[in-house]
Amino acid sequence: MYHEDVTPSRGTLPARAWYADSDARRLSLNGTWAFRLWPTAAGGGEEFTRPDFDPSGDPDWGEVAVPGHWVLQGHGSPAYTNVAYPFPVDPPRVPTENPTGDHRLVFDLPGDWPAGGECVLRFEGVESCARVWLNGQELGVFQGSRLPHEFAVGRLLRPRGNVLAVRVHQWSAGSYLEDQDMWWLPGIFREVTLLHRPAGSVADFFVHASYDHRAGTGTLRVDSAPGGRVTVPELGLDLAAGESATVPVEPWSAEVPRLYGARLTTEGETVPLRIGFRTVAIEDGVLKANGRRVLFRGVNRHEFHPESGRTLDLETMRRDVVLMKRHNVNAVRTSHYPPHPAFLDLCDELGLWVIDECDLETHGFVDLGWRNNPVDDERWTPALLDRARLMVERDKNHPSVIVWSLGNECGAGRGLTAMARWIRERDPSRPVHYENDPAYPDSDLHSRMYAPHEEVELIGRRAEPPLEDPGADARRRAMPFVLCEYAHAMGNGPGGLSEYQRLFERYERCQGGFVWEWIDHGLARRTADGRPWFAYGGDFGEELHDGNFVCDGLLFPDRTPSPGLVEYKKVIEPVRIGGDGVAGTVRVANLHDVADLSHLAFTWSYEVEGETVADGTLPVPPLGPGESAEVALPEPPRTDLAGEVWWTVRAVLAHDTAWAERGHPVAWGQLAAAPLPRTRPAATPVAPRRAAGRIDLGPAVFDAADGLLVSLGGIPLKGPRLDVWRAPTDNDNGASWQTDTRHGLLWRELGLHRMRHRLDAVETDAADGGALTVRTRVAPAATDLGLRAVYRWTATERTVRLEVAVEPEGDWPCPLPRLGVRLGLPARHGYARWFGGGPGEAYPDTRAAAMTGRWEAPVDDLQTPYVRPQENGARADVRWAELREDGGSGGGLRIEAGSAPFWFTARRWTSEHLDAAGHTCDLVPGDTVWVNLDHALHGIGSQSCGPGVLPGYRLRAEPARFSFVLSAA
Ligand code: IPT
Repeated sequence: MYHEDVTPSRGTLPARAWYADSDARRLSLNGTWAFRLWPTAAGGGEEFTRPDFDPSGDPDWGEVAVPGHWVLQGHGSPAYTNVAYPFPVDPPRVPTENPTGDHRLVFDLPGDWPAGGECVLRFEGVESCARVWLNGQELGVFQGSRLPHEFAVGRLLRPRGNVLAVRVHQWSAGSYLEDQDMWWLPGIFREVTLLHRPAGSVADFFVHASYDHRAGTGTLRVDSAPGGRVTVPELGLDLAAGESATVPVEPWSAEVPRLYGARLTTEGETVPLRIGFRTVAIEDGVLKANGRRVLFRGVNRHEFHPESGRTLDLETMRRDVVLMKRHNVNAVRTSHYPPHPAFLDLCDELGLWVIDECDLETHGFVDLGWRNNPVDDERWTPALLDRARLMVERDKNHPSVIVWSLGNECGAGRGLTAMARWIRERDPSRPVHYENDPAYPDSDLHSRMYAPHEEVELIGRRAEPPLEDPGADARRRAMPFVLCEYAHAMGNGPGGLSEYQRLFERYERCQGGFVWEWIDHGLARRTADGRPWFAYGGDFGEELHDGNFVCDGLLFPDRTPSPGLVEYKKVIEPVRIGGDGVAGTVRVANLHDVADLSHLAFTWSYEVEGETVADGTLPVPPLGPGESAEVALPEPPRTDLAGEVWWTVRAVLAHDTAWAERGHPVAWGQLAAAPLPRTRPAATPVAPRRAAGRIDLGPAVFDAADGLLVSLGGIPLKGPRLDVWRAPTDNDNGASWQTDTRHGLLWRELGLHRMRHRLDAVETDAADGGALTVRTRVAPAATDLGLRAVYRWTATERTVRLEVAVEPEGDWPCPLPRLGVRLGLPARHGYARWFGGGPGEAYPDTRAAAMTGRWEAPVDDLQTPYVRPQENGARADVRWAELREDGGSGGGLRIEAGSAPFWFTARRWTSEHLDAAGHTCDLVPGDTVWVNLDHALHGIGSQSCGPGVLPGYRLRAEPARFSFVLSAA
């Protein structure tokens, strides 16, 4: 049958440019359609296509919203696989069980619908194969899910009672080309529109708008069928189609997205255009726009909404672009298919560099040694060319699109070469990208995914190991380098972003990368009692699935930024603020590609122990891109406060923009100044006193039998005891194909989640300066590995000091997850305040965004709701923390750092509960606030798909000492 035919389509019109609007009439056919699901492709025959067919009253017919996916509307269910095809691989055949949705819409033409001309029926996206009938006449069939398909329908239309029937098959030959890592979501998921095409209307057009950065001029030529004129009032241009003119212009860039309003007018139609002048070129092995090196601070974006899947409304698309801009993101790879066309309009308007990627991935053939890979099989080449054509023709007029990408993860093959050749011929103005063939025969960029830092460094130095073929090697060595995917943002992480950024800044050739990925694809669900959670692979009973690998974004499914996005924003900030707070100078470097600093305002604040003493504005010269300056800070303001002193300098938007308001923070830096000395009244030490079954020491009471702290200042406490366990993160666990040690698995194998605490001694020795000493050995069963832990308690009348000494025993084969103590407080102490890094979560290799200051939040808000629960919520470099009652106004416990700041984590469940939970709704607060005070934490890394924790961030099992001072707050 046609759906198993590699021939892409039948009956459709040639590909052409998309535009949002024109003066020609259009009729949206979105809305509620009649719908019936069949288990096989044959369905119930073609009766439903007949105009006189009446589904009403037939209980098998229901309704579905178009655009939409039927599996998200109660008909069947979604399924998630990453690489694996969820059906036997026998191209182009697909299973007999092939969910098939018959869709039917009856519509009238508006009374004033024009009589003459042609009419075109346009589908923006249907997954994965459709056959279409209008008023009983078959129009044709198509494949290519994330691509537009049009039919000429004028001759068939009637004023009233038109019957549009669309049969959609979930599986088709096209499915073999659409093996992207995402939910399988069949349906008519983008708009359906009826377009009136007046006689002499625009058939297709191609805007060529280049920029000569030496001359400061733009050259415009618009090719159009059938001719017409282009006017650009602001530039005084009125050109015939095909005629070119060169005039002084301001160029378009992602940083300064200058667009000129224009019109293309043919005999029958006027199309409003927005023209951006820019030239993309590879010069001396560097990708440049308008003569300047581009540094991609990018993300990979799938289209996703937790309720509607890949059906996105305009508002959601705009939200994505706005969120990207607000987080300093300047580039997007449309992984792994062309997005809704309106998204590219938003990229033009708000400013993002776009790698537009074709709807193509055949990753599932990798496990077959790429046998029968469609991209290396001539029979499929027409389908590949069709996809290339549909993308390029649709999107060719966007200044934001600066690179065409052939697709993702298809191995190598002749079909790709054919695509690249066609694209280069049709549009020589843009480079072509394709990652998956290491010789890059079909790419103008050297592109890698998840390359470790060392490899990026080698490539930066043009010292990468050579390819066998010297010609190919020389070619590759001369190419610009991008990481089309890096920093796998699955769960807690990614770690190591700062180290990548340094490489991008050091090596001209390393032009940045695209974090994998923008958003978690978790589907919104509710428990029986109404609590929300997000579903991932396996939650719909799929027989084959890849679990929560579908949740690896910088945004949570509901588009709340994750700590990973906050970290990324800081790491890629386009202004670097550093310097010497003691000397009183701040160094400001402009890291923009194009923009000077005149769009930013700078402020300073002077903080003692986290309290702002004074603030003001800082005059910074409008440095050009690449420039930097030393700027003097004001005289330190007078204050009676004492303690640590910090200058915080911020760069904020000086004016409202289309994506954020004046004052929006873009970059910041903190400079330590000399501390202001503090005089503390000396407190007299007190000695432990043994009473019936207890030991009293200052404000603390201990159990004499086990030496555990029982209460402090009247607050009942559990612990503190040594704790090394954390609920493994996705990055701790690593991906199944990772060959390096996957520490999360090793930790569990060793039993770090079931440590036993053996008590060796409880000593109150007056000779030891009046200390209570508790000696223990902490170790899991079945191994001789262990940690000797000695807790030494001393006190004054109001405070107790805990000093912990840890000595590992045995030959530890792995780093520790964490090293510190855990204690429990009654649940009512649910409000945290601290002085240290904040406001958000941080780990050793994800802490660039932690700002030193005073922070406070309910314990509930300290949690990061990773879709699959895992270690989260640590705050870095904490000098002191308090857990108080009554929303912060009541009393509680205060913990001060002993000799060095600590990592502070508080939650309403234990790490063991966190570890056991599969979804956020499994986490239920208990009667205790559990607090981890850590001397050190193991880093995060990116091993859920990429490299593990860099050596400097591994927590080696080695002797350690750390201390805290506890008191009642
Ligand atoms: C890479 C894919 O290109 C992307 O679609 C996604 O699956 C990502 O990984 C992981 O989330 S492929 C990977 C096996 C290197």
